[in-house]
Amino acid sequence: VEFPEMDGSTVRIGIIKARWHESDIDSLVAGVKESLKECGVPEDNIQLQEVPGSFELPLATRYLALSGAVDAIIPIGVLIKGETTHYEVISETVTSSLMSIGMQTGIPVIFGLLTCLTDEQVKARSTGANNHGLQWGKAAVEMALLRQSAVGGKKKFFMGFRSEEHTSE
Ligand code: DLZ
Repeated sequence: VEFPEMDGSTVRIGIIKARWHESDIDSLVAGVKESLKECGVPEDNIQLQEVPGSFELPLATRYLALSGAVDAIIPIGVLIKGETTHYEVISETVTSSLMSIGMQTGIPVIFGLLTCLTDEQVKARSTGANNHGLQWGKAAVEMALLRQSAVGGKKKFFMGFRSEEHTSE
């Protein structure tokens, strides 16, 4: 997916990572940080927290969203199908919870969950040019800027929710 040129210098981003499948997670986090840097998000504006596993991501995301400390959140987890139904149960519930936290709080929540059937599928999506973290970082900046233009804050990125005359500081 293509992203516009974005000025992320005023944007504050929260990353919450699960500890399961640590090397894959670390690679995804590195991808996120690379794209945030590309958008000009200052390092001091990025906070990183961790939780035990993907199941804990929604509550931690909600706490961070309610704190007012960030403009967008990227919860990062890797779920790999095993021998039980754990994967199916967790994937759906975590996904719908993350979506509803964004809707309820108005803080953009990016879908940083890889739900894969095999380790190979995870590697293909967490490394190299197809590292999904690269897209998640940009999606977070784009949504944070969209929120600024929709509900206030420094508005350098007009996306049509308010009139042009209201977009100056
Ligand atoms: C228990 C569990 C299992 C089996 N698999 C994963 C996984 O693939 N990815 C992940 O992020 N977490 C996994 N977990 C841990 C749960 O998400 C959760 O942390 C624990 O059940 C404690 O609530």
